Amino acid sequence: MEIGIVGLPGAGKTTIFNALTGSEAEVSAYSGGKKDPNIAQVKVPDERLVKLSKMYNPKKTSPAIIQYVDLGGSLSAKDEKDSMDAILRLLRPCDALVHVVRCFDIAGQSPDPQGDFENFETELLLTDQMIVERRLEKMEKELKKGKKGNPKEFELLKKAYQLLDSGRALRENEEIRNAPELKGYTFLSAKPCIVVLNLAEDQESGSVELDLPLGVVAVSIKGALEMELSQLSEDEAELFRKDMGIEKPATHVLIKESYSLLGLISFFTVGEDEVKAWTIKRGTVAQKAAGRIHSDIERGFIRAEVVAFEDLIAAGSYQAAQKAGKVRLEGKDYIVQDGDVINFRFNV
Ligand SMILES: Nc1nc2c(ncn2[C@@H]2O[C@H](COP(=O)(O)OP(=O)(O)OP(=O)(O)O)[C@@H](O)[C@H]2O)c(=O)[nH]1
Ligand SMILES: [Mg+2]
Repeated sequence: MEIGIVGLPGAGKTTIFNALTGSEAEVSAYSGGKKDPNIAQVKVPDERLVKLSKMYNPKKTSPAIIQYVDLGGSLSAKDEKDSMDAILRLLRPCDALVHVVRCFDIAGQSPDPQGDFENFETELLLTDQMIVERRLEKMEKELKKGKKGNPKEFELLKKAYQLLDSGRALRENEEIRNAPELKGYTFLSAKPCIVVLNLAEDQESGSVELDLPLGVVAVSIKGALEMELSQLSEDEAELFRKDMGIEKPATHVLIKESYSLLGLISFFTVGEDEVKAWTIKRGTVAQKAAGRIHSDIERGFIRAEVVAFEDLIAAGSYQAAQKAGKVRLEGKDYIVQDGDVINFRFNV
């Protein structure tokens, strides 16, 4: 799973990237950014994993992972004639976008978060619209020549065009968002999006509110501050946070939001060797979930022994949960729930 960090030049993309990932990528002084993307993997914070780890005391505890990509200033390279291709190439593999919006003063320039958000959002829409337009023209020509093409795709593209033309993102329309016929286009405005309101240290969290399109959520982060904290040891950072009355890192909220934005949930496997969080899409059935661990377990799937995280913790131990009748046997079509602790029975 990969999340692209995007936004206007100097919005604080690299700062947020560093804060999220604990990296030390070069932060530019409003220069339009460097070209190479920064990439890092992040552990998804999960208190449930901590509790399970206390219960089992395993040799290893493995959290879920997501990857963040800081796309640098490439998106601002409007003058470059190949800028659109560059944008697409970099954003194409991303499953979702984190859109950083500047809320702090820089070099005496006061911020315009609403305007900045809309500017960048418009760039996404125009990029998509151009692709749709080109494709529709081509399909129409072929239609005239008597080639039928894919009528469903044609109809969906027309719908997409109308939506974009009215200034709305493709992510707003469920049918378009999920249509297999449109998957190959990797439309930018169809990707789920979180807005990061990048605040200065002295701005109250919640002091900036934007009027956002349907389905776009905002998270406030004091980017520069969180970046500094992310580069301290955990103990030091904790002390600082206590001093400042911050309960937990704002970055944790963002990481969790991005996880759920992608429609992802975690199930757990437990044991003395390892306690591990596994990432699946919401709605995944047990046999498929088993395949995340190993294809053999999917193929030889017999049953899943399932206990909900809360039930396991309430019972105090696996045995106690079993005695209390909280451990269920589920078949291959059982839809795995967030927080399920699963022991797969299989036969190879
Ligand atoms: N006061 C304040 N300054 C910040 C904050 N975040 C970033 N800056 C400053 O803004 C400038 C740009 O930050 P970057 O993180 O490099 O922004 P960017 O979006 O990656 O910029 P480009 O890659 O050039 O597009 C730097 O001088 C940062 O120190 C913040 O939360 N508060
Ligand atoms: Mg940058």
